[in-house]
Amino acid sequence: MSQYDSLKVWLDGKMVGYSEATVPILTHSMQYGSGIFEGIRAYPLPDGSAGIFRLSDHMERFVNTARIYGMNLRYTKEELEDAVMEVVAANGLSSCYIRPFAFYNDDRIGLSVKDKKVSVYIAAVPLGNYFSDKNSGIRCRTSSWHRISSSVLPVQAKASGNYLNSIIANSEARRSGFDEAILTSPEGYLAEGPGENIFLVKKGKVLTPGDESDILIGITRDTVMTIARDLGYEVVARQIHREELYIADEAFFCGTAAEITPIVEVDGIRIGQGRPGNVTSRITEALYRAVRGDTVHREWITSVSIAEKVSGSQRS
Ligand code: PY5
Repeated sequence: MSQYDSLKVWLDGKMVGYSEATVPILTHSMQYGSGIFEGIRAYPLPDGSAGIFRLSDHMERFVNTARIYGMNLRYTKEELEDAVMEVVAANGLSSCYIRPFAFYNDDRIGLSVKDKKVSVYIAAVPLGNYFSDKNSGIRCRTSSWHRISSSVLPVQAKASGNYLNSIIANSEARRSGFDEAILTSPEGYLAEGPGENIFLVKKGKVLTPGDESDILIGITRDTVMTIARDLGYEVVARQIHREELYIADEAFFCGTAAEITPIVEVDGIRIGQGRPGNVTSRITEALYRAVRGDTVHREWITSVSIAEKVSGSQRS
C-alpha cells in the first residue's frame, strides 16, 4: 500500500494505476543508477487550471540527458510534453510535482546497455514544501564530499547515479545536525546543494556559481536570474569562493522542489542578519507571481484544464 495508490501514472504510452507501474527488481537502472529523470512543478492558475512551469525547458533537459547517455527514449520531446499534460489532467492535480523517469526495463545482468529496452514513466504527486523550515530559512554545512566534476561524470545530465553524490552529502549534513549540505568543487569553489542551485546577495548584487562551476544548470536558477534582472538587480554568474558565502548579506537555494529556500547559517556562521533577507523575499514573491502567470513571462506556463472531481468527501 502506498499513499499514491489512487493516482494514475503514464507508462510507455498507457495510463495505469500507480501500483501497476512496476519494474523488474533486477533492472539495470535500479542496480547501477542508470535512470534519468526530471522534476517539474505545476501551480494552480487563477482560472482553476494547472499551470505547468517551464515544461518545454524541463523536457529539453530530459531528452538531452538521454542523448548524453545514448538512451533511446522512443518518444519525442513533444510526445513527452503531451504525456505530462495527460498525467496532470488524469489526476486532476492543479498543484503537483511531476516526475518523468526513463530507465532500462531489462533484467539481464551486465553493464552493457546495448539492445536493452528503455521505458518511460511519468508520475504526478501532491508536494508541499521540500524543506519544512522553508519560510524561516535553513542551516547548512559545507560538505566534506566535493561535487562530482566534469572529468568524472556529465554534470549537466540529470541522471540517477549523480545523486549518490547528493545523497552522501545530504546524509552527512543531516547526521551532523544541519538541514542541508553545500557542495564545493574539488578546487574549493562553491558549486550547489545536493538538489538545489545556490545564490548569494552582496551589496545589492545577486551572485550565483557560473556554468563552469560543474553545477546542474537549473531551470529555477535561470528563472531567478531573469526575474532578479526584471526587478533591477545586477546578476553575476561566476566562480565563487566559499568564504564569499560567509560574508554574504543573504543566501538562498533554488530548485523545482526547493523553490526558493533562504539559507540563514552556514558552517555555524550567521549569514547577514540570520533571517531571510529583503532581496530574497522580493525574488521569492516575483517567482510566485511568475508561476501563476502573473508576469510578462507567460511563455513559461503550459495550462492544463482540470476537470472538477466529483467525490463525495469534497462536495458539501
Ligand atoms: N541542482 C541539482 C543537483 C538538482 O538536482 C536540482 C533539481 C537543481 C540543481 C535545480 O534544478 P531545477 O531548478 O531545474 O529544478 N533537483 C530536483 C528537483 O526537482 C530533485 C530534488 C530531489 O528540484
